[in-house]
Amino acid sequence: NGKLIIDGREIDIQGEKNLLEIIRRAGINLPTFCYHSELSIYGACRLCLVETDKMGLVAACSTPPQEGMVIRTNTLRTRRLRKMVIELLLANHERECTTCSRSGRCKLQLLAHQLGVKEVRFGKRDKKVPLDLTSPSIVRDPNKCILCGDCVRMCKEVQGLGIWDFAHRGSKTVVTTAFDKELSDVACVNCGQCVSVCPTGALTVKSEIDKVWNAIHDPDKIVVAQIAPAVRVALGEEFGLNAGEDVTGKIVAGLKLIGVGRVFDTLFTADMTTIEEANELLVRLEKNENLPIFTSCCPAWVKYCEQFHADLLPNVSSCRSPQQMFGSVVKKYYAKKLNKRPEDVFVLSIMPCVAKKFEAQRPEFTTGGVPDVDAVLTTVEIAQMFKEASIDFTALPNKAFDNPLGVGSGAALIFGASGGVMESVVRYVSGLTGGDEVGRIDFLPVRGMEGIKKAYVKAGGKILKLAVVNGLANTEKLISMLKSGEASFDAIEVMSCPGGCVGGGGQPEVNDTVARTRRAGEIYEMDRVQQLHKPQDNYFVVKAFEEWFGGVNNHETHHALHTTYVP
Ligand code: HC0
Ligand code: SF4
Repeated sequence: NGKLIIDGREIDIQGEKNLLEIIRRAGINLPTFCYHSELSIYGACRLCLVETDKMGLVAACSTPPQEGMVIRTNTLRTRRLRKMVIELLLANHERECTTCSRSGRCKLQLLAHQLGVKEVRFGKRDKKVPLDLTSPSIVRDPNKCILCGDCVRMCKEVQGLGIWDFAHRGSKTVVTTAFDKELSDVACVNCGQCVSVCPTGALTVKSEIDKVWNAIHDPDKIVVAQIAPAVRVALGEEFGLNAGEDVTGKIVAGLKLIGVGRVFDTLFTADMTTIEEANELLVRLEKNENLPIFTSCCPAWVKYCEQFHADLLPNVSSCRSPQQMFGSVVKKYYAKKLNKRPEDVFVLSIMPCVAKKFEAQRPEFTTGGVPDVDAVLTTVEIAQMFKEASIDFTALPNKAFDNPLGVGSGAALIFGASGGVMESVVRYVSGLTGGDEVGRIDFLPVRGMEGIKKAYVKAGGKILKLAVVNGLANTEKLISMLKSGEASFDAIEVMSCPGGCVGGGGQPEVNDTVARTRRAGEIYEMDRVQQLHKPQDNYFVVKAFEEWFGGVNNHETHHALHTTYVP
């Protein structure tokens, strides 16, 4: 492997593929816009320029390390050039920083400050280009694009979609959709992964914060919130805590403080989802039809399937996602308890996901024009609300969820990590059929960040073949294996975001493998100490099935908890 010299210090090469990784390990945090360790190397932003003895000036991200190389990161030339790069970008960038939704977390803003850029010597950009506000999940502001191409590579390489690409040449270059169409008019599935990597305000989450404040301040309305599994292990990051710190109790306390009437848990309806979906699977196995079953809780995956694999729609579970089951049961059943009309109960979802905004707006999830879920805020947006309310989040006491929709099993909690839905189904089915394992079930083969995971489980005298996939490029790979006959399964869990919901497009930055692994790790740790292990351990859910529906997987549950797909 060898050694090289960085700024006069001898550093080991530890198998890194490029200089940038070694330089960063050596404690020099070279800035970049276009480098992401999980995407291909583009080498275009030129911020990581360093001087080398043999090759002169090179971009560290695209230069492989060589034994004996002498590198200087901090010369007159590299510092001047870095500043110049920022100045040129700023010259062509809308500079209304104070009101930009990215202010304070924009990489361009941060680097301009960090590198000491005090003036922009070059011309100003021409006219302002209109924003694209047509997507339910994402806002595109071309005036703030710096052409780093991070969104292009993310959408192409991780999601296999290629919604974004470069168009035109030279100074006319832009990043846009095919034929410059609006986002609502292309195959974007609203996963938000491009937003996650955008360094500026060019791609941002469509905010619903004001709508939620209005509902909170409306004396006729009561706001009923649900918190998704993956939010509680990530929100703390917005307030300087480590990725993966469990802040469930603080979120509940914060929501109460800002005026949310009831704070419930998506875990409640995640348990309902497992029970309905597992029963659906058992029926399909018995009839040997529509197998493999695909999970249906990820709205980006559902849209992907509708657009590209409509022939597989009969295989997708007809269960609504936990978010939508929650909206449905609150408006149909819980509103009565509150003596309220459904339209006066404002259901607020707090999700790690931006596609959930799209899901909540689907017409099939409205009743008489009233949506089941009124607004979806991402982890970052709810943190923003706490900031707007001047709440000292880390100092908040821990509060418990309200009852009865605030109780969930460990099996529901692990939905937030890739493999969790499948493990939950395994726990349910094994417990139900008195399979091999009737105690606690830690189904390790489906855990972890790997893109495609396969597992077998013995249940009811049969051996079931299971697959778990995250990321849509991986999903496409699995589907082609399925269609070519190269592989066969009984059940498949699909989550569109890398690592599952913990890596959702609405999660705090940095949203990389390290952060996702920490968040998932804490979820499994919380599950380990949770008394309610399987969905059927959730007494409140079992009772709700009896009281509201008179059983499971029947006509009643199909009305309230399921949906239909129209190819
Ligand atoms: Fe997920 Fe969900 S687990 S999609 O990943 O199924 O967003 O966290 O809330 O609905 O429960 C996201 C996370 C949810 C839903 C649940 C599922
Ligand atoms: Fe691609 Fe997802 Fe971004 Fe849509 S939201 S453009 S699918 S990365």
